[in-house]
Amino acid sequence: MNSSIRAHFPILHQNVNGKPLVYFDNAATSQKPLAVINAIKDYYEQYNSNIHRGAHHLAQLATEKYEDARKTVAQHLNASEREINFVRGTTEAVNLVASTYGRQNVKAGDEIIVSEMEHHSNIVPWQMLCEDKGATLRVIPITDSGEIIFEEYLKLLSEKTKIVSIAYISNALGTIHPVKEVIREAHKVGAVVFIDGAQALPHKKVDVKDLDCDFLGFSGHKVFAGTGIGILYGKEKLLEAMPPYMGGGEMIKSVSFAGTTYNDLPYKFEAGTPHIEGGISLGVALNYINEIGLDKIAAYEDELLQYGTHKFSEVEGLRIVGTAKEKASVISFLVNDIHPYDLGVLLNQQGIAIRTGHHCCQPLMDRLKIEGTCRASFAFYNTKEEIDVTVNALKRAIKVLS
Ligand code: 7TS
Repeated sequence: MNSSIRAHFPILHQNVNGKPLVYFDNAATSQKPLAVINAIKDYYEQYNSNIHRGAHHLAQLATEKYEDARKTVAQHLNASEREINFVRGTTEAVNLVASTYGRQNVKAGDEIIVSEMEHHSNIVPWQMLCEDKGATLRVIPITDSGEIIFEEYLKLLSEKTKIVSIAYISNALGTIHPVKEVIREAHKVGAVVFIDGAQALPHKKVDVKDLDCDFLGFSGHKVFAGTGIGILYGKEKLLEAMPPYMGGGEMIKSVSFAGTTYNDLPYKFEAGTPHIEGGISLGVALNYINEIGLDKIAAYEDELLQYGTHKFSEVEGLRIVGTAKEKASVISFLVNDIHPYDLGVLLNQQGIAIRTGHHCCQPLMDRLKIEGTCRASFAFYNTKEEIDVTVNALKRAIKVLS
């Protein structure tokens, strides 16, 4: 894959604490290729302008680029442009659906299902909705290895179930959930399904028609685009029936004190001046990974994961947390009774960026009876050499901390 790819990412070529940077925090946010950095720079240098309302040249250019990005996202997900709503990220996508579809369709006595290993952003908005409506949040239990127990999921499903919301890939453990089957079973009881695609989009091809998910959210910054931009996909029929999320400019057809009519999809959910250069950067980022090829990326990352799992397992006292059969790009681990943060600090001193803590998955940590983990998460610009460097650094750190 590699040295030519790494040349596309300027940030990777620096020393941290006197050592070459090893960036293994890709699940938190990914680094940006020059194509994305230049697209953002070009926007401000050449055609910065507010979109959709301008007769002038710059406004037309910015609008064109922004809408081109929407087209790219739609093609990437196999959706129509009307189904692609720009939002700030996965968190906003979940909140949007909970506040609109949820408020409209969930009533007292209904149930919403999530898994035990969701990110807080895929728990708290549903909890808030349940509290508001007198509905109940039900939780799919998981095994010690970090897989959902499918039979238990089936038992939770009933005519009371209105929404099922689950990550495609877990950020804390890397488990790839069988979302297609989850969706199929939810539909049998008439529930809609929200897929949290935050960790899936950077690693694999996601086809919303093939999955048949009702909603899917993801964050641009995890898929090599800028921060503060993301996508909510929704089936057109559902989006049409939903009330708006925020009121303001752009989401209206006409406004008077007698009443307001709302804009067509997708603008109905895009009140206010959007993150224009963010949206443009997302289109560029998706084109960039498609040029490399997602199949190639997935295969290479799997190689890194297998290699890393093998090498990390050889470190004395190290225990990998999350050993599901289907995994992507994440190795969570603990070493003896060393606090993850202490290991993180010592690795940082050697130029290595990992993340430590609960990874916004406190219920998962409670289930596993741990406070947190160390997490190394890979992208396609990482290398086996970086894994070797990390394993050696780990051994040194463990010696100091033992
Ligand atoms: N869902 C999953 C599966 C995630 O991994 C994250 C962010 C989110 C939702 C929220 O995304 P946001 O862009 O709206 O913040 N995950 C992480 C992480 O693992 N470390 O930092 C952020």
